[in-house]
Amino acid sequence: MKSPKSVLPGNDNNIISSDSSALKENDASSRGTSSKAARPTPLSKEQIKFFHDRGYLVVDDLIPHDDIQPVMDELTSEIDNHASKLVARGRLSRSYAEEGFETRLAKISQETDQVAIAIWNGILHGPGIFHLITQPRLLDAAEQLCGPELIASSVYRLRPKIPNYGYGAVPWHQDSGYFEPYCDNFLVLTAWVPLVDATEENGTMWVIAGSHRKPVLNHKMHVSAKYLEIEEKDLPPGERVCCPVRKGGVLFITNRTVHASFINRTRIVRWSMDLRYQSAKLPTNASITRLPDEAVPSPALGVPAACYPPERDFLVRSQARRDEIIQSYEEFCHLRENPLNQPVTNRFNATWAAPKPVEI
Ligand SMILES: O=C(O)CCC(=O)C(=O)O
Ligand SMILES: [Fe+2]
Repeated sequence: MKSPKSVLPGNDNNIISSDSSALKENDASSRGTSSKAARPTPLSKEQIKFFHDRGYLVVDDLIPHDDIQPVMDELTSEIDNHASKLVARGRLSRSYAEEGFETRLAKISQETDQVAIAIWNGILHGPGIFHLITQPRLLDAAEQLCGPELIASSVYRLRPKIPNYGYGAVPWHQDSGYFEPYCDNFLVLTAWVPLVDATEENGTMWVIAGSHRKPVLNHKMHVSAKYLEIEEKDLPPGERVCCPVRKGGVLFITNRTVHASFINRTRIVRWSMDLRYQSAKLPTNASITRLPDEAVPSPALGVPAACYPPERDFLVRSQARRDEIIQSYEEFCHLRENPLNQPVTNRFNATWAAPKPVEI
């Protein structure tokens, strides 16, 4: 396989920086090409510099709670559906409908883990989720970090980390461990969005500061056979930083930032979503017209169709091909329900556990 630079032209503003010199290129707002003209850009130059220097950034109050509530409502109706079926089958004593969003799934999970697992393994894709992925201030910030031609990756995950339950703890890893090696040097941005206040006690995210400057490290299969893990002996030096994030805030990390989250020791569920964005210059399976300086999938040259092939990417911001932006929930839903028939990336030849069966 050729080296990434020789087959993917024009991607220098998406390289994961090892120093702050990439700041100028990465700050789309400074080029005046972004579509957020009427709003002030959410990230200051200092915040962008911090992100590139340290490989992570917590931004408070980025997303209005009103834009989070529809996702919570969609999750609540999902819990309702599952709980009532389990009650009807005698597997759950009651539906705990009187409990609030933070506690209901915790109460249910004292009797059965089936509802939490169904949500973890599920592919929820309601309108509230689409509107959160395309929330304007979140996209403004993603544009500042990834550039103006912005792809949202369909690789998003909903994580109800229920109290005192090992399944929800995520071992140290880099997201690139799950992606095509071809994308290692380019920025695939994770926006980690808690739906409740995420604290050290309830299992918020931890990062190793500066670890994004390392290459992709060796990952092994975790004992759960559900996650890839960098073993303690292979972890890079660097400050291990706990990142509490209040509801409405976002933690941004790069695909090479080493991160983990530990067990939830509270009584509430640590609900979160992780969303991903990248420049359209990178490999993508989004159905878009390719511009001259963008990667065109070419198996012969070793350029894969996407950084994480099977789920479908879609264009969310663009100057060059505005009419190809996915604007409506219906279009998003269609993409979500028609995944591509491509193999899942498996660069560490891991053998995954079969999904835990759920009886709902
Ligand atoms: O939410 C968590 O606990 C882990 C999330 C994670 O690994 C990610 O967003 O990449
Ligand atoms: Fe991750």
